[in-house]
Order: sequence, then C-alpha cells, then structure tokens
Amino acid sequence: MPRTAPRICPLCEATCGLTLTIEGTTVTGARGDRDDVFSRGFICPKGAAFGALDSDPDRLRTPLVRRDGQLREATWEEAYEAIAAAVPALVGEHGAQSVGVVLGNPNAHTMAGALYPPLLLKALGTRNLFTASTLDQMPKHVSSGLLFGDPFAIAVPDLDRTDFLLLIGANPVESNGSLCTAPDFPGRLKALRAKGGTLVVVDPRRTRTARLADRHLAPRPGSDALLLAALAHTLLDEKLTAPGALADHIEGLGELADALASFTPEAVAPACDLPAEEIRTLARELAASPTAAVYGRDVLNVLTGNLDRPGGALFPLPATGPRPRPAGPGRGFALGRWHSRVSGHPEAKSELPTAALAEEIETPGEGRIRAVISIAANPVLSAPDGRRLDAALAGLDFMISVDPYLNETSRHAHVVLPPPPPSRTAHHDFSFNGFAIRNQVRYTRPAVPLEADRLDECEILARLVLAVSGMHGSAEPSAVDDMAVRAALAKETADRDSPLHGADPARLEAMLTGENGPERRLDLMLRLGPYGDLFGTAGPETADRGLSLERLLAHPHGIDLGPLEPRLPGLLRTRSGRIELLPDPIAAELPRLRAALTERPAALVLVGRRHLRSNNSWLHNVPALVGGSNRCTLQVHPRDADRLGLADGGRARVTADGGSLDVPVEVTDTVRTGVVSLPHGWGHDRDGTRLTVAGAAPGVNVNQLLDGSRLDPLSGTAVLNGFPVTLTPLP
Ligand SMILES: Nc1nc2c(c(=O)[nH]1)N[C@H]1C(S)=C(S)[C@@H](COP(=O)(O)OP(=O)(O)OC[C@H]3O[C@@H](n4cnc5c(=O)[nH]c(N)nc54)[C@H](O)[C@@H]3O)O[C@H]1N2
Ligand SMILES: Nc1nc2c(c(=O)[nH]1)N[C@H]1C(S)=C(S)[C@@H](COP(=O)(O)OP(=O)(O)OC[C@H]3O[C@@H](n4cnc5c(=O)[nH]c(N)nc54)[C@H](O)[C@@H]3O)O[C@H]1N2
Ligand code: SF4
Ligand SMILES: [Mo]
Repeated sequence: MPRTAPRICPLCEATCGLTLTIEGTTVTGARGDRDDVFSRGFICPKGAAFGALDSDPDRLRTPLVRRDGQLREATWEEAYEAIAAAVPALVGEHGAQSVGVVLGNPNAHTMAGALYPPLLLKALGTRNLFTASTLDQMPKHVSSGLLFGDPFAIAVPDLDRTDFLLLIGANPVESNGSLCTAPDFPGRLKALRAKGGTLVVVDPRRTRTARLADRHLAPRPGSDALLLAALAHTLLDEKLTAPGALADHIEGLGELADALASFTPEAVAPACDLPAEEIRTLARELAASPTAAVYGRDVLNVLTGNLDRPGGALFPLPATGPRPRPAGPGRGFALGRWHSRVSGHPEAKSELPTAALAEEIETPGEGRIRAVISIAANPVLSAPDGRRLDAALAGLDFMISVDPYLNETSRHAHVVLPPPPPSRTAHHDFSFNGFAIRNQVRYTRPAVPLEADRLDECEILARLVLAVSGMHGSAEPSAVDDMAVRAALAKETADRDSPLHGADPARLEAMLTGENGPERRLDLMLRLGPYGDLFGTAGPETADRGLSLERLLAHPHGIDLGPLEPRLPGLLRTRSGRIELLPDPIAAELPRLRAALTERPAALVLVGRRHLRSNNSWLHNVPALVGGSNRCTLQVHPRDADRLGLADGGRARVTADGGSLDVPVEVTDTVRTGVVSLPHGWGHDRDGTRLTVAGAAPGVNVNQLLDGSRLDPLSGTAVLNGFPVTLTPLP
C-alpha cells in the first residue's frame, strides 16, 4: 500500500510543501500539499519531479576515495581516515589559509548547510571562503549592510498587499524569485493584477513575467543603476518624496538629492535606451500609488515611504532568527576588513569573490590554497572560466566534495562524501524564512528512513568538522552539536537583556527535545527565537508565542505566524542608528556611474536566462526536466540575426573575454536587439563524471565566455550578465 508523507521542496526559494507518495522506500509521486500553511498546494514541474530526482540512479551511494589517481568506492571510515590524515597535517605545515572552503547554492536549502559550515570555518580558521553569493546576491547584502547596518536585513515586497510592483531584472514566473520567498509567485502576480494593481517589469527579454505585466520596459543590460538613479532623481526633483513614518530614521536625503542632480531621465535615456518620458512616468506612478514595492531596491522604497509598511517592502521575522531588540546605534557594516591574497579583492561579509578562487589556488606563495572543501557547489560550471578552475582544482594537494553527484567539480576531489537523497532528509528553511513574504514555520522529518550504510548530511558535516580538527575517532559527531548548543546557551544566559539572564545553561540544555543533534539545535533556536517559549519564561502560549520543536512537530503542515509587520527602527544597526541613504562606499562609486552616462555601449551583449524546469547546474540529469524548450540555445533577435547572417536552427560562434563557444541559434523577438541570451549551468561534456542523462545533451558552459575579471567592486560579485560578445555564423 502506498503511503504519503509531507516534505518541503528543497529546489528553489519558494519552499513549497509537497505531499510525497511512497511505495516501500521509493518516492513514486509528489503533489502540492493543500494543507501547507504557506504554499497551499502550489507545485511546479521541478517539485513534481521530486521522485525521479530522488531516485536518480546516478546518485552516489557510497563515499569515493582517490587511490592511485582513481576515485573508488570506499567506506565512511576510509573516507574520514583519508581526510584526517590529510587536512590537519596540511594546515600544520602551511597554515590555516591553505584550506579554501567553497559553499554552493543548495546549502541554503538544507539544514546541514545552515548548521555546520559556520562550525567548519571556525575549526579551520581560514578566511578563504568562496560561496555562490558572489555569483548571486552579495550586492544586496552589501546594500543592506550599508543602508541598515545589517547585511541580513532584507526587505521583501509585500506581494499580496501591494498596489504597484516594480520588478527590475527578475523573472519570478520562471525562477520563483530570489531573496523573496513566496510559493506561487506567478499566481500572486496574477492576483495583484486581478484586484486592479499594477505590475511593471524591466528586463531586456520579454520573459514570461514580462508577459504578465501592465508594462514592460526593455532597457540595455547593465544600465539599471542609471535607471534607478534617474527614478530617485525624479522623485527628489519633482518633490514627490514622502518618506512618511521613516522621516525621523533617515540620513543623507539632502546629500542624495545633490549627488543625483545630473542623473535626469533625459541624461540616462540614451545609455538605458529607454524614452525619458517612460522613466519620468514610472517615478510619478510609484509616488502616486497608495502603496508600492520596488523589488530589492530600497532607496526608492524609502523615498516613497513604502519601506517597512504593509503593501510596500517589509522585513520578515523568522522563527529561528534573533529576537527583536530595542532601537539604537549599532556597530555598522564594514567592507574590506581584509583582502584576497593575489588580486587584493576586498572581503564582503567575510567572503572573497568566487571568481578569484582559481588564482588563489594557482598562484604560488605564502597563503596559497592547497586544499579545497567544496560543499554543494559546482563552480566549474557556475563561476567564470570553468576551464581555468578545472585545471586549478586538478592541481590541488587535497580536495573534498560533499555532493550527491560525481560532476564537473566533484570529479577533482580526493574524497567525495555523498549526502542521502532528499526523501531521507529532514527539512527546515533556516535561510529562506528570513526572506519570506509571510512569517511561518515548518519542519518535515525524513519521509523515508535512512539506510543503515548511509549518513545524514548533518552527520557527514559534523564528522567533517571533527576530522579537520584532528578529532576523528576521538569524539562523536553529536559532540559538535553539543558544542554549538552550549555556546548559544552561554551567550544567552550571559545577556543582561535576556529573560534567561543568569539561568543555569545546563538546566536549559537538559530541557531540549529532539531525536538527534540537529533537532536539538532547531529546538534551541525555535525556543530562543521571536516566537519561542524561552524555556517557559515567555508567558502563556498563544498562536504565535510559545514555539518549540515539540509544538512544531504537532503541526506537520506548519504554523502560520501572521503577515509581515513593520520592524523599524529596531532592526537598524548602523552607527548613526538611522537608514543611511548615501553611505560613503556608494557615494565613492558615483563618478563611475556618471562616466557610464557617456560611455559608448557595446554593440552586442549577452544575458542569461532561467528555465522553469532547470535549476542552475544540477537538474539536467532528470529526463523529465530536460528537452523541449529547456535547451542550451543562443537566443538572437531577428534583426540581429539578419544583420549577422544567422538562421534559426543554425550555429554560431560566440566570443568574449574568456573564450569562444559554438552554439545552436534560436531566433526570437523575446530578446531585444543588441542582446543575446544563453542559459547557465550547462556544459556537461567533461570526462570522469557520472551524469548519464546530462552527458547525452551536454550544452555549453556560458561562463567559459568570462575570464573572471569583471567584478562588482564593492561586493566582489561576478558580472555574469550584460557583457560584450561577438557572433560569427558557422556552416
Ligand atoms: N552565467 C551565469 N552563471 C551563474 C548564474 C547565472 O545566472 N548566470 N547564476 C548564479 C547563481 S544565482 C548561483 S546561486 C550559482 C549556483 O551555483 P552553485 O552554487 O555551484 O550551485 P549549483 O550549480 O546549483 O550546484 C549545486 C551542487 O550541489 C549539489 N547538491 C544538490 N543537492 C545537494 C544536497 O542536498 N547536498 C549537497 N551537499 N550537495 C547537493 C549538486 O550536485 C551540485 O553539484 O550559479 C551562478 N552562476
Ligand atoms: N527554474 C529555475 N528557478 C530558479 C533557478 C534556476 O536556475 N531555474 N535558480 C535559482 C537561483 S539560485 C536564483 S539566484 C534565482 C534567480 O532568479 P531571478 O532573480 O529571477 O534572476 P535571473 O533569472 O538570473 O534574471 C532575471 C532577469 O534579469 C534579466 N536581466 C539580465 N541582465 C539585466 C540587466 O542588466 N537589467 C535588467 N533590468 N534585467 C536584466 C534577464 O533577462 C532575466 O530575465 O532563481 C532561482 N530559481
Ligand atoms: S516552485 Fe520551487 S519550491 Fe515550489 S515545487 Fe517548484 S521547485 Fe519546489
Ligand atoms: Mo542563486
């Protein structure tokens, strides 16, 4: 008899609740969980393919250890012995910086990825940390750090209550969003329009999102900063600003007006390739709308009074995050507290640019990276210049990959530690609840029990922490969790502002429930969080007070914690205690932006695209998710195709800084003129991988067109879109 079990989908930021159908130990189906308090039954084709992904025969079932140059199946004991024999000795000889840590995107989607990497980094003591953030959202952390003093203070558009939504460079109908966790983003956009709201999309491609919009502006890629400056300028110049309740909490309004004086709509129009009048109208509409939200662009939200108010952009209050604190000045946010060894890139949020990983491995000298620990990352495909990184990884003294697949990156490892499939894994969204458009909390235990010869990823990483610390064999993995629990309780009970100040940490620790270390840590974070029971000191239980793991387990479809509410000024951590509208590091970039007004734009630039049935580099091995319209083609506008002598279905050579690729051409007017589009995450044609389906239709790696030199200077984020290319037809 088939049975069902709930499981939160780990495949994108929407975090939909799924109902899995299970026969024996195999997941044979997945549908949307109608009782899920957040997603209410929504599912997309990726979630529906959960079973196929879960039982992909190419998933690794045992650790692999390199012997005589070959990766061979090994026992867990052999794998950890190899790590224990290599890493502490290497650190002893070459120092802590000789180990680089690479953290990929799925760490944000697993409990293990939230709970253990901080402990691993602490154990290693290395500053050589490279993550998907510098291929992705680091600019947002930097702007939040500078504006609010906290890089994790991310305001999300209040999708369900806003009257006007402006999306700039986002395609949530395909991606379901980023730094905005909202199951069924497409449905919410349709609902916004159905109730009379306005949706404006700014994207050089006519995406599925743009097709839903009232208005679609297709600017030249790379010109967003100019467009935003002109929108802010117009609001300030036409006296349309109305910060409202924020007025007492902002700093730098006058300076901003001065700094933006030259960025009139007319001045930016040629660079953006948009009519000045369109820009002016957009600013006026933003100001006139009763509520409005500009997705991810907070200065505009401040100027229109929409930051931190319902219908605008609000800060979530996640159940496992810190409790709100009283307002007051903070320590501020600093960039560039240290720099990368080779090119001197500034750190941002304690990370170095992933685009600089290869040079840190290749370049000889004190502090060179000789070992890499890669967790849930495939930078050979996701970062610039995969060929160079490929060669660099191949030259490492030692490499560990924690990854379910033998892919383009993990094939270089000396030890591969494979986590079990998601059906065997517990799930809680430590990260994404911090970006969710509604406060809620959900936890799902493994839907299928783990086989005896497998380790949960939490245990894999806990054992890794022990092994790199020279403690393999001398401590149990649970000791790692105990350490984390004790550190958190010591801090809490020492905090004069905590109701638990002076309490006995050992007594609190004894009160924790949970079947294993990660569950006990989840219990601890829930109980100390904003809705927690504070170990009985929080007063009587209510719908959104008195949370603990025990209570959460009694609600298998989650607990709704209500709509987002205003949180300012309490969450501000700037030195001034205010929102800094023109922080120094941004002001220092303005000359560069001014220069962009008159730069001659490249004739042809390339942007990426996401497909609903794809997810970065690792879903191309599931037959149901590839083929059809999900293919690695170069989209070219008909006029550009004519001009360049390209035909639909033909082939072209595309060339940029980092090299050339031969690609199939798809002629379509969904891209604007002067722009071509090639998706990322493809290029599965390397030897030594085990990706049967992906290898049969490998596509090309768009990031091979980049050489890693194009970076956002403040955040170290690789510029992956809007770079110049040339095209030549191939026979
Ligand atoms: N040109 C271009 N490049 C891009 C982008 C773009 O838009 N254009 N997007 C960028 C963005 S936004 C991101 S986030 C990055 C993503 O790039 P990466 O962070 O490298 O992530 P993925 O490509 O998703 O690869 C994820 C890896 O994790 C493994 N994995 C899957 N599930 C698990 C699990 O449960 N546990 C563990 N340990 N491993 C798992 C997969 O097998 C795979 O090896 O790519 C970036 N690269
Ligand atoms: N199906 C699917 N879903 C995903 C993913 C996936 O790979 N596939 N990846 C997940 C991840 S890790 C992330 S970070 C999110 C990202 O998802 P989104 O935040 O939606 O971002 P992208 O899809 O990278 O880009 C959005 C749009 O920006 C446009 N664009 C490119 N350059 C410019 C420019 O200069 N200006 C403007 N205004 N627009 C520009 C592109 O044409 C594209 O349509 O998606 C997540 N969800
Ligand atoms: S939208 Fe995202 S979270 Fe929801 S089912 Fe699809 S992949 Fe999973
Ligand atoms: Mo991402």
